[in-house]
Amino acid sequence: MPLANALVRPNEASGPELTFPLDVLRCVSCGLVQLGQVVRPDVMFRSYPYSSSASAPLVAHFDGLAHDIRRWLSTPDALVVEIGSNDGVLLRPLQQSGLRVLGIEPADNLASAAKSSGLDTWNEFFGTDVAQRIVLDRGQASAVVGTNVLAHIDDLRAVLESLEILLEPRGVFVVEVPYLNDLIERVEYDTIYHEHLSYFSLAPLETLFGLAGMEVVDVQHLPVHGGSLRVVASRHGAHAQRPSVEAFRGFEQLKRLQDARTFQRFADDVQRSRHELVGLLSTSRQSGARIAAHGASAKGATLLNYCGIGPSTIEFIADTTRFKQGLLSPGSHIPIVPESAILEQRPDYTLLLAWNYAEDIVAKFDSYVRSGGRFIHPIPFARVLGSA
Ligand code: JHZ
Repeated sequence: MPLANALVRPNEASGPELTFPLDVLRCVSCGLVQLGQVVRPDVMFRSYPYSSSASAPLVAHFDGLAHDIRRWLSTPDALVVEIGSNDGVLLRPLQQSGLRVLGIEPADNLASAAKSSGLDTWNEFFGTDVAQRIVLDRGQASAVVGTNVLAHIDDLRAVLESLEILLEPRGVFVVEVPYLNDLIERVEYDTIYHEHLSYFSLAPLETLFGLAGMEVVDVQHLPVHGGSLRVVASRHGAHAQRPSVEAFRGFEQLKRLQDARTFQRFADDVQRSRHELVGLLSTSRQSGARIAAHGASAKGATLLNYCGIGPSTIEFIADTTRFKQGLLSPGSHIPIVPESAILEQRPDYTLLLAWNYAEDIVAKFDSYVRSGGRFIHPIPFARVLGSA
């Protein structure tokens, strides 16, 4: 599989493309699901086209998270450090509410976008050395936040060591991770790609934090990214554990996330999902329909490459992100164009590669749907939206 965000320049399309195995393994001892092969982070994250602010629903999500973080802080001007702060989509509302903020962001393009909009951002990978420098420069943090970043880091013990340095005694670590149970139940196989090294559920997270004398004190289930967990952890005894933690432990027992058969069923579902999507698209093409896609998402790269869908099926992928437009999708080499192409070209069908925002996107393209355009939702099994 190619790397999910390694978009290809049109003039380099005939050249070689980096590909890596994409095998998913499960630890029979702690239940952590993880990739078998780790791609060097600088290859994936030094220049990164995914800009969180390009998705309007995410901006609203991060406003909500900023509000939630505030409730864990005891001073109005506390220091909040965000790991993998992207273009500053969370730093912005935190800063606007009076908090002191610092973002750590390895992607040069994103860090400079955040800095130029007035958000203090260090352009580097997070680690113990960075944690030490932050403490020297700003003092310890009341909250460290990482949304969709823990799953991207190979050395989780180094994260724990960094937290030990950076967090003040009553400080909280707030993380959001895609939730393994949703991945399995909704057959979200496309969220498996090299950036996502771990596929978390609560149990292995509790094991992980326990290694560093920390504990999970709150857990919430959120719809974002196809279903995520927002987990709050702190030093043991620093905060009372909320009843949500015990409730989630029971939920995961019921879901049999430790049972190999759960994963065998998932593997069968993934193959069926591919079969049904490929069938729907090829029948539509044979009947002369024109098909495009919406959302040059990372998961779209897994979906297109695993299903073997290319430019002979999909004419273009429409996306709002300026870093992505003008490039080709990894492996499948479908041109990425501005969103306006959907209304200009009016394909008969538009495949939703960012199906996690299906409702918002369908509402945004109301006039396309009213004039007969149809969206295809690929997950868990392909279906045409709005048709009987
Ligand atoms: P979206 C990202 O995955 C990458 P992706 C990352 N590795 C990660 O961990 C996960 O998130 C959780 C576009 N769009 O958010 C913007 C429109 O064009 O589903 C994005 O390119 N118009 C950090 O890439 C893409 O779709 C719209 O109206 O799978 C969505 O990507 C909207 C709503 C989105 O994440």
